[in-house]
Amino acid sequence: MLRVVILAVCLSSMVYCKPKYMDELPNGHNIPNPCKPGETWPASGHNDPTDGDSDINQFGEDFKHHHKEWNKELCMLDSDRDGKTNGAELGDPSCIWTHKGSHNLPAPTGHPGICEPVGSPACSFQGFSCAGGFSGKHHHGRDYQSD
Ligand SMILES: [Ca+2]
Repeated sequence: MLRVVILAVCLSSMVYCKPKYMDELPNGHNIPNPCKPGETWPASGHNDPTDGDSDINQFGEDFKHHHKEWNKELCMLDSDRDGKTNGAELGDPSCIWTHKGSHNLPAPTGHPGICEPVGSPACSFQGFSCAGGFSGKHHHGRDYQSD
């Protein structure tokens, strides 16, 4: 049912979603939008919540670096440097999830590519605000973290 809804959203807004990557991540269809409680951020590796062609965030870079596969190493990384591992944020704190297995995962606790809480002093390095998205020119990889 959720997939049908997401597909409908993708089609109606004419954005290119990448549902296959959503299937490659624990809770990939339920990654919370840190700016809109109750809403999801389907394009979790990108700076735009629903645009799989928008600039890639650090989680997207790390995902790419790990051959677009969820593994222990990617799970243990803290891509957005907010002190929580990617696995902890996606509801796979023990890094046991595989896209082939069926696991009863806890709900995700955060977005793996956006330092949370957004706007806190500890996250000021990322140059992200809910009102303006990622500020600055183009944010590829770790560039945005050194601004
Ligand atoms: Ca994190």
